[in-house]
Amino acid sequence: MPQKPIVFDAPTPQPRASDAETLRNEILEKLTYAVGKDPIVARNTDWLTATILTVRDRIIDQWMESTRDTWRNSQKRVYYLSLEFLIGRLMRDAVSNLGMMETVREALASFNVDLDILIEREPDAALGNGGLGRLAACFLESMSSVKVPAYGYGIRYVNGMFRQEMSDGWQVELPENWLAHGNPWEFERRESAYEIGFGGYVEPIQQPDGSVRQVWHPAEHLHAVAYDTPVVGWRGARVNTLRLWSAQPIDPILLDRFNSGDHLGALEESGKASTITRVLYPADSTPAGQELRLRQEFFFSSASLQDIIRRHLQQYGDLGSLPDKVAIQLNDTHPAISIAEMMRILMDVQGLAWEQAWTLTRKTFSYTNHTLLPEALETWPVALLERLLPRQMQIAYAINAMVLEEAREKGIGDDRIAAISLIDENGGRRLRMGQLAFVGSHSVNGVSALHTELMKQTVFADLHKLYPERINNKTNGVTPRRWLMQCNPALTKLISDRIGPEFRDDIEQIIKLDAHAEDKIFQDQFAAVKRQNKVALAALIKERMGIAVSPDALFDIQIKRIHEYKRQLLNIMEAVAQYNMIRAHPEKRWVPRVKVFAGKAAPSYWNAKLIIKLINDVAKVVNNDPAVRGLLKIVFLPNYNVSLAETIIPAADLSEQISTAGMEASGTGNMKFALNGAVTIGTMDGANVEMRERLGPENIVIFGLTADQVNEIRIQHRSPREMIEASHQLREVIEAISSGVFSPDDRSRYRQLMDGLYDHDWFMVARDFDAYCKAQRVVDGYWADRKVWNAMAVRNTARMAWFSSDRTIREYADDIWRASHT
Ligand code: B1N
Repeated sequence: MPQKPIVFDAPTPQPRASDAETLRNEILEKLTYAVGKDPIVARNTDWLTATILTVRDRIIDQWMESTRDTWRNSQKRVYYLSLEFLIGRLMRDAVSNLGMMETVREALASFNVDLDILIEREPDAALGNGGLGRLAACFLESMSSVKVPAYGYGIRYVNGMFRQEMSDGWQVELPENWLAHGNPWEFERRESAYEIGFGGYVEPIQQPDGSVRQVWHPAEHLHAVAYDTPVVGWRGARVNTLRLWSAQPIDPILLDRFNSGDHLGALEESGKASTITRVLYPADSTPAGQELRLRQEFFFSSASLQDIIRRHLQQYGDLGSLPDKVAIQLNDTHPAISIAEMMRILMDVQGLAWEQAWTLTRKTFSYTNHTLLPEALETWPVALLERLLPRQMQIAYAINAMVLEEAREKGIGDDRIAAISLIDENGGRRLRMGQLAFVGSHSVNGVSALHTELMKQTVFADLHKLYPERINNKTNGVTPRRWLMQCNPALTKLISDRIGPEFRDDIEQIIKLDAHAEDKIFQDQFAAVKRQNKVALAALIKERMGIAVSPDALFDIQIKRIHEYKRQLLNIMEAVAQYNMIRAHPEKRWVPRVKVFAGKAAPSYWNAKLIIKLINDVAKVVNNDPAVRGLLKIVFLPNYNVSLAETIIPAADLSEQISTAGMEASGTGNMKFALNGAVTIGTMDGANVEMRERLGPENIVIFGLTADQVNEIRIQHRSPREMIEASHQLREVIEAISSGVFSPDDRSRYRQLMDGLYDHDWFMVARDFDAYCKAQRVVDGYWADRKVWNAMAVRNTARMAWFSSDRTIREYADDIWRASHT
């Protein structure tokens, strides 16, 4: 029986009108009565808050409707568990998806307030590192747009991604307080607070029927408090909920300690609790193996599961229907401890037997893998788990025993058993979170065709043999609302004028542009829009960096986390080669280029930080050398984030997607650039492979070793020395950087970095160098014939529809979640 019957005919307020006049009155009301400011003295941040509150009321109407719908129709709910949601700004997204852009603009204009300026005032919610977190944000928007009833669950970090500043070309990290002016989008739900435990011991208790129930007695307790943010779909199709958890002490102040004079000690517990949700770990693709990270993972997993089960029981009253009504997607292994926690809740709290609990768990969970980098695969020391989560560790052992027995029954030999085991016995016993997520899920997916294939061949080869049906592919996508319609209004209008507005609702319609790719007039209009976006980026570069760049140059852009496998080093080395050539042959007709870099390095990742410094060092020399005559400019834009991406991507001519083949699981920046009419130079890696298929090989520039070749070379331990010595161009570049041409203040700064290319060249920078340079000259050739270039650019935009996250989400809904959608 439902615990509390839900009454659907409860009253609701009159839905709000959205004409400019009504909006004007309401903004003024919010400013006065909610913000408490007289319009005479109101600042832009006050106007922003008032506007958000006004827009929010319209969202709430839809939000309640969506939620009631799900209850009324007993729809299945999808829960997306992710330690990261990189949402960026919400205002433009919400206003645009509600179709209120022009009316809100008009309403604000009547107060002499500029909507575009307000939009720029909103802080960027950076609760994620990079691709994985941004994917979660695109998925949330798409789930609302295609009407999947869904919740995102994560952590409300007080400090999200750090702010990056430059000091003499080096990265410096500063805390970013996105909540400084409050957050008008969120609702604190004090009533949705759950107790989360850590430590303590497990007590077996004999039940009247003779069975034994395990009871966990944690030593520490704290509260998880929910903060809800509405997520608006396109045209308000649905409004789903992003529920972020904040850790709070159960006793904010220990009064007896305070009264006895220990004032600091009285607050100790309070400080300890809130530490858990204080900061985002700023590491992309490399796990931080610290206890606090494990606490974060368990904290938000446990809170989310308690909430999911409470909601399910409230509506359905029994747990047998859980897999029919609930789908839980694990975004990488960060929430993988959920598998053990779900088993604990089902058995120890709800009283189910092991078999039933296991069946329900496996049918409910599915897991997405986002990386194969061996150093990125999460494992936790068994000793740490036994201390922090003793019951969950017991359960993990029991799951392991069951899986290993099944493997033996299926005739898997002892030599392969170690590979399947959840426990890594090599040097200190550790729990492998990937194996735990795999065995506890009915679906395990990769994020591009190549990545999924490699999952089967490498990390999960043995589990794949044991469960051959489980691994499947779901190629990533990006939302065309934010990454075309909002960030590139000029291009959106041009497309609409040419093929009609239908592509806004059905992105597949954008293929109609293909027929216009050779049309000279359309090409010129397309190029004019691109130029306009480049002028805007040039202005930003001038303002922030004081560097003048020409909007008529080829804008060659690499923006993403700084990582050796992404090979910003290869890019900057090619720039040095180009610099040498321009100086050696001033008489030749060089294509003017602006090379833009942006991205953050993990604070403890020395080589990545050194590569940032190298880019800045090379930029200083090249940009100031009169012999270059402005033909090559190099810019490193600090503090890359979602908002900066929204300005840079529409202005790109060339998109750099040059990771070592086999190492970038998918990439999603690659998709955003192509959608905005940039040509890609890239390797056969991640989703580039599928982009090549769908764009046609003539509309993308592919170079370099394949994943198989990279693998071969690594196995054979072949030295790159011979190769380097055979390439005059490469040798010159390495020698210049190594000898301090770009670092006269510290000539040996890059010696080790360059020596690494001779020693092992793990990332194949030296080995791919010549192929990359050649590919760049192919790019020059296309650019020189502007008709050829423009046709490619148009075809890129026309053929990218498949990479919409709407398509990805529909595939998840059909194949994995069995959830309804449009
Ligand atoms: O996930 C993206 C992919 O497009 C990228 O290719 C992939 O590199 C990225 C530990 C990660 N994989 N793993 C992470 C992030 C944070 C962390 O603490 C690992 N990020 C990716 C979306 O599929």
